[in-house]
Amino acid sequence: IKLLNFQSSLGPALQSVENGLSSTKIMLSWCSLQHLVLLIFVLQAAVTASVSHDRRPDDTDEEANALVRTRRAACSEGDCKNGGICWPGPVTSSTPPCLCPEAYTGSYCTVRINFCASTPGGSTATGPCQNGGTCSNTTASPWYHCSCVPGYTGTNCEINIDDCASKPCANGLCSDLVNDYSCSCFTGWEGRNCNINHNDCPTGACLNGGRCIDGNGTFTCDCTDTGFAGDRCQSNIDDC
Ligand SMILES: [Ca+2]
Ligand SMILES: [Ca+2]
Repeated sequence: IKLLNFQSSLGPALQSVENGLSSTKIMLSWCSLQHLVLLIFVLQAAVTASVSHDRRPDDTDEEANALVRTRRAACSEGDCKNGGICWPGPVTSSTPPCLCPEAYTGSYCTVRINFCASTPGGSTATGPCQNGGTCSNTTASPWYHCSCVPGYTGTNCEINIDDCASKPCANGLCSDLVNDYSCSCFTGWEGRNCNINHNDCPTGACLNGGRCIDGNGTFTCDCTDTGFAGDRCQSNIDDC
């Protein structure tokens, strides 16, 4: 009886607990679903991050290895001509198979660069030679030679030779030209090199047989043995 009473008294309580549990289960289920969805998102993000983080270097390494394999297949000793070598540095998809010496280009260094075809940073038919110089390719650095027209020198004929260096103007100022010079003579001097004393003695400059002595832009009279004196021997000396 006691047991029955206990059961009967326990029944409502159990029912209450059971209802409570049911609602708790529902609550738990809803919460769990939310957490589960959240957990899935978090895991997915983590997995995605993990995958992208882990796979990218592998892919890059694989690509790099593939490039290196391709490169090794594309270049072996002897493939690069004219002193070129298989590319020694880091390899990218745009790296040529050979590292060529300065004068050669092309994948295997077979194309001779025509240094006379263009100027550095520009393109003209005269090559790097300036001032009318004639360009020809050579077999050693700098791989071209400029034959300069007279008056110019330098690797690229860029230097106008100083034609005044020898001081050709004896009595004048020198102006440098191309393979030439010009003298501007001081007063009283003439000639290409200003080495001719201009005759400053006009006809009849000295009177009475006096001798004209040419000066620098002027003249003097030598009246010796003439019996006359004065700047132009114009004064008769009183012999009495
Ligand atoms: Ca000159
Ligand atoms: Ca003179």
